[in-house]
Amino acid sequence: MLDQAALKTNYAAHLAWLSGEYGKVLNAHGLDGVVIHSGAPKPRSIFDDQFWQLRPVPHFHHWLPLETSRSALLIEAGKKPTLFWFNVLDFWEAARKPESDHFWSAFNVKEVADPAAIRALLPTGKRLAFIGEEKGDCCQLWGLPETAYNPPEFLRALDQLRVLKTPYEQMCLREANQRAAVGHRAVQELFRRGDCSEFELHLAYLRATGQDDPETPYKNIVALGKNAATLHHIGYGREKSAAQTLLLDAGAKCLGYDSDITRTAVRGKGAAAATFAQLVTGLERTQQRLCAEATIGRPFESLHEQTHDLVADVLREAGVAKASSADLVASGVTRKFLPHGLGHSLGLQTHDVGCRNVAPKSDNPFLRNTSPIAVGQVFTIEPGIYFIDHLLAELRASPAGKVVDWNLVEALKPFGGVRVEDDLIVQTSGVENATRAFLPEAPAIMVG
Ligand SMILES: [Mn+2]
Repeated sequence: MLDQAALKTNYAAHLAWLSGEYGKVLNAHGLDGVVIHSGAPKPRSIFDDQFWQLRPVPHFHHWLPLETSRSALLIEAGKKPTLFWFNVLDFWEAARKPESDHFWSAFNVKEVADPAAIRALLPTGKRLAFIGEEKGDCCQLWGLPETAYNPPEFLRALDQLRVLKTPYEQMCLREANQRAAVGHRAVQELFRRGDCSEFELHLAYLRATGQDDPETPYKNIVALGKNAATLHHIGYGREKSAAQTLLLDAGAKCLGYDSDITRTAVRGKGAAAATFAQLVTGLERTQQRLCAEATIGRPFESLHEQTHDLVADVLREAGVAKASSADLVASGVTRKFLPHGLGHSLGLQTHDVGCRNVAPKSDNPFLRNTSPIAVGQVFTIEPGIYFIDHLLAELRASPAGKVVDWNLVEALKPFGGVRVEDDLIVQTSGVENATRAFLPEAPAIMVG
């Protein structure tokens, strides 16, 4: 549970810091202020009148955890921020209530009955930028020039303010981990008890975490058996399955901040299950070692490269490939078993902004974090090993594939894959594992 007193104190410090930083960025870009749009629900289709649930603009959420449509913040250097709150009077729907009301007094709140009314409340003769998605609201409704709409350099500077998380944000991220841990435990328990469907496991996760499907930070990835080889498997099977693996990648939200956690469990009998269990144990050990070696100043990409060395060891020890670890990395074998990046920045977005300012090396095309590790960063560490048909077919057809035990690979394909993912908060004193604090259990291995 969130400590309300600490939340208030930390939020005040968060806003003081954010106001100061925004002031500097506005000055550096020759701006008097910025209007941040809260967002608007997106149409599901051009053929009907249904909308997706609102996902607020992250820059708006950076200031306050209000989920409101077509409202705006006005930020001017050195001034108390103003919230133009479109407090909708509508008999079709009501706005969602925020889970905490610690933020209201930090803003001059001006309620409007119509978003068009915001135009008359904006200061005139000032150089204003606009951040948000609704170009019509920016230029037509509120009369700002086209050049004010999401200026790229200004936007990039604001993204950098989201890289280092304040103690307030860290509190929210910790709480989001605590909430998700409850769901992971409930789903593990269901899988332990017997056969179930992916859909049942998905619903059990939502129930345990008290989240509706559109409220989760990202669509739950619930994969049984070979489906674990689909990195983002969200087409939940409705049939009860006797599959021997469960991969659950699911998070929770707290005041706009996300957690992102993956656990893999294995059950069953036989030689293949025992070998897969060995891969799960090896990957867990690898993941914990990478968490320990995520040290301040180290480039995240070097940790990603080390991941391949360690994954090569795990593949070799399980007998999947018979070559030295160095050869397995150099010949590209490990990249066919682990095609994604080691991790990504985490915050108001599950794949948060600002940590990929330089492109990764060509070997690591999907790596989303290329920054040096720094105090205040929050990122995931999520190595994996997968049996993905088309990638393995490519490997088998190439000279590098000669060292792979293809009979063993065929036997392991029904297990899909394994991923272990935690969320780390970098502190001055070292790296805090915000996930293990609430979900310390080793992977469930029920093989024998
Ligand atoms: Mn992730």
